[in-house]
Amino acid sequence: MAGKRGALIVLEGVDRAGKTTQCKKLVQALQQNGRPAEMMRFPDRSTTIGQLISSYLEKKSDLEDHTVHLLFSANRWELVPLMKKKLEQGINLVVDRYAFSGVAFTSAKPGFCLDWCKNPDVGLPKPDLVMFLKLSPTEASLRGQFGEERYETSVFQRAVQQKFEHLMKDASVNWQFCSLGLPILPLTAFHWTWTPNDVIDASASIEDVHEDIATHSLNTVSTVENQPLGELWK
Ligand code: Z5A
Repeated sequence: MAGKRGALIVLEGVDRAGKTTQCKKLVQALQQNGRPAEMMRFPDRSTTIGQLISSYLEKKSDLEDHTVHLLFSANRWELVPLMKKKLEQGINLVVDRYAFSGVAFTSAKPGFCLDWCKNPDVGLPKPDLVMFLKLSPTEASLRGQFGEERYETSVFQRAVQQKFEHLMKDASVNWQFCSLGLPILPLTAFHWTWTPNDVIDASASIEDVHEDIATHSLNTVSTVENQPLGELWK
C-alpha cells in the first residue's frame, strides 16, 4: 500500500434512527478535521440494478424474494471497484446501510436462513467500524408515520430488529452500539436488552449523537490507515 488508506465506516440501524442525517454530518466532520471523506448509501438507486431495487421498494414492481436479495448484494458488488479505489486514495467512506441490512431484511422473511442470506456478501470490503443506531419504536413513531415503501410496517421492522441483534453477536465485525443520548460502547461490553419499552433519553439531540459517532470514527480513521482492508465474513 503506497499511502495511507481511508476507513470504511458503516451506519446501520432501525428505520428513522437518523442514519442518513448522521452520515452527512460525519462526512462534514471528517472533512473539517482534514480527513477526505465521502458518503455512499445502499441501495444505490442510481445504477441499473439500483433502479430495479427502487421500483421494488416503491411497490411499482414485484420481485421474487431470493432474486431481490441477490440484486441488493449485486448492487454492493458493482460498487466495490469504486469503493476500493477511493479507500486506496485515502478517502474515508461513510456508508448508509450495507450487507447487514441485506441479511437482516431478507432473513426476516419466512423461509430464509441467516447463512444463505450472508453468502452473496462474503468477501465484500470489510467495514473498519459498524455503528448501530438504536431507537425505540415509540421514539421512531414521533419522527413520522411509516411511509409507503415495502418493509415499512412495525411487525416486519420488529423481525428485522431481531435479525440485527443476532448479527451483532458476531465478534469478527467491529460493531459499536450507539444508543441515542448514551456514549458509544463496544458491543462486547454491553448486555443487549432491546425491548419495545426501552427508555430513550428524549433530550438526545442530533448533535449529541453526532459527537459520539465523530469521536469514534476519528479514532478508527487513525487506527486503520496503515492496515490492509479486510474481507467481510471470511
Ligand atoms: N434494504 C434491504 O432490504 N436490503 C439491503 O441490502 C439494503 C436495504 C441495503 C432502503 O431504504 C430499504 O431497503 C430499507 C432497508 C432495505 N427498508 N426499510 N425500511 P432507504 O435507504 O431508502 O431508507 P431508510 O434507510 O429506510 O431510511 P430511514 O431508516 O427511514 O431513515 P434514517 O436514514 O435512519 O433517518 P433520517 O432520514 O436521517 O432521519 C429520519 C427523520 O428523523 C428525519 O426527519 C430527521 O430529521 C429526524 N431525526 C434524525 N435524527 C434525529 C434525532 N436525533 N432527534 C430527532 N429527530 C431526528
